[in-house]
Amino acid sequence: MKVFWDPICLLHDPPYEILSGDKVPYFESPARLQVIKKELEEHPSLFQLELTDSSSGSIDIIGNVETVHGRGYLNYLRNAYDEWVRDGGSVDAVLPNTFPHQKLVPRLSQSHVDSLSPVAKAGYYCFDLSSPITKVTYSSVIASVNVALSAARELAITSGSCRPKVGVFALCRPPGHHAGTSLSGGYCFVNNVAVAARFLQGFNQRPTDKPSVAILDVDYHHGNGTQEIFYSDPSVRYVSLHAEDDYPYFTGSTTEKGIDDGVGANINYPLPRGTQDSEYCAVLSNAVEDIKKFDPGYLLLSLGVDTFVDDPISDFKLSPSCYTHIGRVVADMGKPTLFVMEGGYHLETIGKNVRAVLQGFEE
Ligand code: Q9C
Ligand code: ZN
Repeated sequence: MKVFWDPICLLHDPPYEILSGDKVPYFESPARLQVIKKELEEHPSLFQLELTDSSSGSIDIIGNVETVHGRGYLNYLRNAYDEWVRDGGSVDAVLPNTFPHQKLVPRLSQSHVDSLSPVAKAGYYCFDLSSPITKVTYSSVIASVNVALSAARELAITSGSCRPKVGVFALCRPPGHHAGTSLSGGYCFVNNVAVAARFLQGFNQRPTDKPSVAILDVDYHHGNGTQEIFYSDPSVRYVSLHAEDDYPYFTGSTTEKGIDDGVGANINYPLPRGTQDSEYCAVLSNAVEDIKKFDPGYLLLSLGVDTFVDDPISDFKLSPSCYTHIGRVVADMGKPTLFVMEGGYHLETIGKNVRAVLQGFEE
């Protein structure tokens, strides 16, 4: 299996996040990517690592990102840190004070948003205190989505040939599934899997025969951003297994089914804290049936391994063998599959668990 990555993804390294009122070291650390990469490199007969270069110009990164995210939001991500520091803000990172909560302000025009102070803008474009923007954040965010796009291009090319079962892995960070059209949060800034989905739908296609895609999200947390982006789109089915009553708290219920033409294309499987392998696998097979019925041209897996029993910020109890199983059932769907890295914070095991998913797929 080809594995795409970029050392620029390692640069984003905020000194802290605010977690339930405490200032704690940033869980979404560059070391995560390093340990996963090292684990895969130790199995060179199974995994071929490929470096991507976001400055090469080989993919129109911004053009692709703009198929998902608002231009005002992207300009904000690019300029936020410089404007913040120029305004006298902390050199550590951009973090908001307040958010435009429904009851605080009913509506804001783009020109009003553009005129806001840096700390106000930070609250407008972000929903939590776990996504600080540092001097190098934008570079890593662009490198991360370029990894996803490069892997998607590889998948589109190789699945066009006759190989029956193709999988490609985008080993990217920062992750993406919490990022909405104009919103960062949950360590996410650009929604890598969403941009890759749009890229695959547009690859070598006349608009009339755009392939449908399914996104299966097995990260512990609900992918509120991915849900929001495709909520009215019947051509992208989003199916998520995640913890109920945990971060991001306000999305992920079974009643969220999509809107307008998209009704029925969004499927949530909230699971209780403490969920173990047997329960998880049973629900996973329902999710797989949802996707099989949809019969997409491509499958994208939002691959989080923060469902592991020892994950420091999560409460499921999955064992190592469950990850091999996830890989197998994904393979059984028989679709060209793009694996996109999301969460997973237990540095001692994330490498092995990610490898187990990918190996389960390949076997
Ligand atoms: N127990 C991803 O896994 N901290 N993001 C909340 C509450 C933020 C997770 C912790 C969690 C964000 C990609
Ligand atoms: Zn997560």
